[in-house]
Amino acid sequence: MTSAPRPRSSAELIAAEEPVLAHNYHPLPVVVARAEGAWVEDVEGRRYLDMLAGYSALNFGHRHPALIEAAHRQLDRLTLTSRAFHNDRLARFAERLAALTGLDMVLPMNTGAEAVESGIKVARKWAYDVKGVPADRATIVVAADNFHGRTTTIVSFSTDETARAGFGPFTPGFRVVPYNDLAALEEAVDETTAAVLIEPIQGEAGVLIPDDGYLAGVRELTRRAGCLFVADEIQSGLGRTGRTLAVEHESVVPDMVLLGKALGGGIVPVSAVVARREVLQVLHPGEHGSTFGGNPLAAAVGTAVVELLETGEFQRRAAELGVVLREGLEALVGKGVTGFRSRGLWAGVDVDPALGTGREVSERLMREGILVKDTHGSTVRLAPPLTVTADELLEALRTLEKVLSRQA
Ligand code: IF1
Repeated sequence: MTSAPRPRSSAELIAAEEPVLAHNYHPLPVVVARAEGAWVEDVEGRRYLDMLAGYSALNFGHRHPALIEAAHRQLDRLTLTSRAFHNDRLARFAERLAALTGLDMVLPMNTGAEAVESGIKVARKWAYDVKGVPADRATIVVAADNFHGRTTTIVSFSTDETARAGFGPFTPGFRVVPYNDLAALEEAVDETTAAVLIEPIQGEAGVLIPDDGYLAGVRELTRRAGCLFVADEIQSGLGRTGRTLAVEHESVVPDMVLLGKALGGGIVPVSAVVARREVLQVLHPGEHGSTFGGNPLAAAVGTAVVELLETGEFQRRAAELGVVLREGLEALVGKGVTGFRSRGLWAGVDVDPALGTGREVSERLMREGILVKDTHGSTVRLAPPLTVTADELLEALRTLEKVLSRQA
């Protein structure tokens, strides 16, 4: 009777990945084995406070009971039909998601990049069928330092060489303007413009928050120019900034909103294009699709996520605890923090390069039980689950101060 193999240690598991897993990431040397709420536990049982939350895919914490229950219930009924048939979960998901965003129609997809790609296709088709732009002439205006995903078309309009190099040839039809610059945007929009596609806050660029009035300016400019305002809320949306959508900070309603990440509750990939009827009704049977888009398991979990957001509890927590985060970071300016940007429970923290790179600071925080992810250079991104407590947040801030008080 052969005994069960001894479980491999973190170090053994990390080594085992090397020959067999593509090296498209450079993860921190931690191997997570279980998690609950804002805490994860590695193979050896060490606990860490998760201040990344899956890049905002875990807004409701790890394994939120209501979401896990919804998933278990659906797993015992039906998981996939394809859209060749209807399923009994999709109408409710679409109704509740449209109502939550204040828009009319939903195109259910799976990953964020798929929502972005679908949004690009729909905006172009709207330009041809409704606006009357000549075939194959539609342009879409995007912002420099954008991050909208990793597909070939999306990296075609990236300004990050690391994301583009070696993946050409690229998709034409995109114009890049500086972020937070309405004059440059006005200059780039013309009669061929289908849409302006921007993140209401630029996440990967380091949580860059535009000037007050920028989003309202984009809304007015696109309305006047007769093109679509497409807001990529895949990272900024679903409670992260203290509102359901980040555009609400300026009372702006885009023509199309792209959602993903937390829409799947940290359980299954769920994304969606949500838009005005005039926009999404340009799609007719056979013109777009996805094997898993709108599957009953995704719809059941997505509906449970929308129901959590309908309470307003998570938006309130992000707004209230966002004050704790902001005040905590303000106290660290001059103590290793050279600057920061924050809105709700989302912050980009610039660390004094003399103290180390973002990666080095992330590794020191990991050794102290806090998980974060560096972004460019010496900026560290903080995005805890919206279920984090004030005490947990204060513990993370105290640890950041401790780590920064020691020389590199
Ligand atoms: C990675 C960060 C990166 C996004 C916005 C679309 C997508 C994303 C605003 C695509 C995805 C993820 C991708 C992941 C790390 C993370 C990320 F900004 F969140 F930190 F890369 F920039 N729009 N962001 O932020 O969604 O297809 O991934 O579901 O690629 O390493 P996806």
